[in-house]
Amino acid sequence: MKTASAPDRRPPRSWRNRRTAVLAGAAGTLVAGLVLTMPNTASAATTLGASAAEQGRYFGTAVAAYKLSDNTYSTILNREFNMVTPENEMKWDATEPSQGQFSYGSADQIVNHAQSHGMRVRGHALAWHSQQPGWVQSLSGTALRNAMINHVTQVATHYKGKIYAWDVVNEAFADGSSGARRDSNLQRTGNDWIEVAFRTARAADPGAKLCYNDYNTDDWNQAKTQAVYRMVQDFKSRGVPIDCVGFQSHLNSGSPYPSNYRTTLSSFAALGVDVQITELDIEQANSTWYRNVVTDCLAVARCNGITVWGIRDSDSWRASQNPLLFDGNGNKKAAYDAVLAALNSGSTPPPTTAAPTTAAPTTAAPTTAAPTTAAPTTAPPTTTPPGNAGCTGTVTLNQWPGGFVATVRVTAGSSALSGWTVTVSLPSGSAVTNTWNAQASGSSGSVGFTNVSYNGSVAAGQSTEFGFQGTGTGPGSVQSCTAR
Ligand code: 9MR
Repeated sequence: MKTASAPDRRPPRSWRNRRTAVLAGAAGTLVAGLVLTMPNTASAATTLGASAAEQGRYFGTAVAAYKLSDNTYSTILNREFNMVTPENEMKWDATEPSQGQFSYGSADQIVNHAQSHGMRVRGHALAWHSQQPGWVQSLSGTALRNAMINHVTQVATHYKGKIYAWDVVNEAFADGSSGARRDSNLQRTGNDWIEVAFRTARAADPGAKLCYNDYNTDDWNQAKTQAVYRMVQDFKSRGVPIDCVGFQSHLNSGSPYPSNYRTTLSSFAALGVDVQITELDIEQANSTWYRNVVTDCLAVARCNGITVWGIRDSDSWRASQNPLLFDGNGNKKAAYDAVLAALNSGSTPPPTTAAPTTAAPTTAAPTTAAPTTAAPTTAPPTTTPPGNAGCTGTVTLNQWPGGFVATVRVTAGSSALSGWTVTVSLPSGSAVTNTWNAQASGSSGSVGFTNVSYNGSVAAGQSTEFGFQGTGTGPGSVQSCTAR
């Protein structure tokens, strides 16, 4: 059984062997201390997790809560892996089966198991077009946007401090050559839904790495890979809080291991994000492809680790392809040996980024940012326009114990607006943590929200919407709306 150690703090074997160099520049006294107490003759690690840790990486697997009582399953899990991803238990349908009713039983079981066995947890997945509960599927527009924000806030807050990395948004791009976003109910709430999800997750759990996760993004030449790359580049340039990109890497004859896989990983890493292989499985467990994936990850300093999507072939979502490292009886397959050997032969420099367990967000979450394309923020007024030349604001509040999301509709009076400022008064102890489609001044007490570049012009009688999220209690109404 594994002990509760912090695997990533152990220096890579290759690094340990460079004792003199490390000691000479002994900036990290903890590291130097570890090196001094370690034997000079390193022997090859005998489990995936231990071997990955020697390379400053993790090795993880998807876990199903109901299988933890299976002795063969948990024996392999506890022996081999130091990162777990709940396979289905943290998805929206599992965690919020009815609106506002959260259910964490199975996911908690996995998190508790991981923590008591010295493993860390990748959270999967906060916002995704699939595995939505029925009530979400029937929502659209602002109601869906608010439900998503509330969901991300609630789930990320529940697991605050326990998640190494969150798949904040999963599979938001279309397959094929379009390079477009995938059509989905979430996408139809406005192109900025992804960045809103990331900002919301950052506000809820500032210590977790925040990842975008997708499949068919392994081949650098694919339009989908390029589209995700451009999104990450855009997010980094605008300060949207993104820390990592997950490559699912479900490989098979239709989606083979691409010879430019390492280029893909290193190109994303060069944008200033970590990369992680998040759902690896390979048709018939092709040992060469498994070895290549491991070697490529080890060659990229910001590749934090590898997660396989299940333990035994019989645990796989594609069981008929026998794509995993253990057979149905829990025996190691040839691909297991290939992976372990590749890990053991790795000789990578210590990662240049902070150790994942202590990683802090590197960029402050901005309060606003323009969406990459105009979001559908305007809508015809639902009520008769007011008979004044100014503007009015109405608040729709989504409130839960300790937090809220406010959506504010700004409606022009009898004259067009060229700009507007809405003020709200927050009760003492409440604070704005995140704003979209407006620029906030201040965060508590009386807070002003001024239009951003793309929604200041509102025709007479027409409306636009902005929103903000906060802790404490939200405002029931607008204090004032001032037209420019
Ligand atoms: O392995 C998961 C399987 O048990 C579920 O039935 C399926 C439902 O969508 O999701 C599988 O996991 C998926 C993951 O959440 C996202 N990437 C693709 C995975 C395989 O379908």
